[in-house]
Amino acid sequence: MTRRSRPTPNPQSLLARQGGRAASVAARFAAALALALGVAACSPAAPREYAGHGEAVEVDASARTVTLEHEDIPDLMKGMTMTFHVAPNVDLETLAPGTEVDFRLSDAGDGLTVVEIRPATP
Ligand SMILES: [Cu+2]
Repeated sequence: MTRRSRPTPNPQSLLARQGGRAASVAARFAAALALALGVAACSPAAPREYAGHGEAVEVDASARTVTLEHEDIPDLMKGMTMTFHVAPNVDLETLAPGTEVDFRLSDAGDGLTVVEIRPATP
């Protein structure tokens, strides 16, 4: 009766197998991370911003509003005259009616807000 020796596992190939498993876990983790980041980028909580140009027709520093006769705002609206809310950190005291301005609007889902407005640069 002969005793067959069991093939001993080659330590090299065992290591390689474990390394492969680790790599596959890392790949899966990377895929999950990319998915999470993609979801965050598409989140409705992320405010959209738009750049505009026009004239400050009326400035109400106490009401925190500015009425702008603005040109077309790409991806948002055609040119028109309308009143916007202005973010608290924007200085309206130095903005005189009749000034030609460049401005930025933010839409965080609760309406448009002017987050930056400055005399237009030629
Ligand atoms: Cu408008």
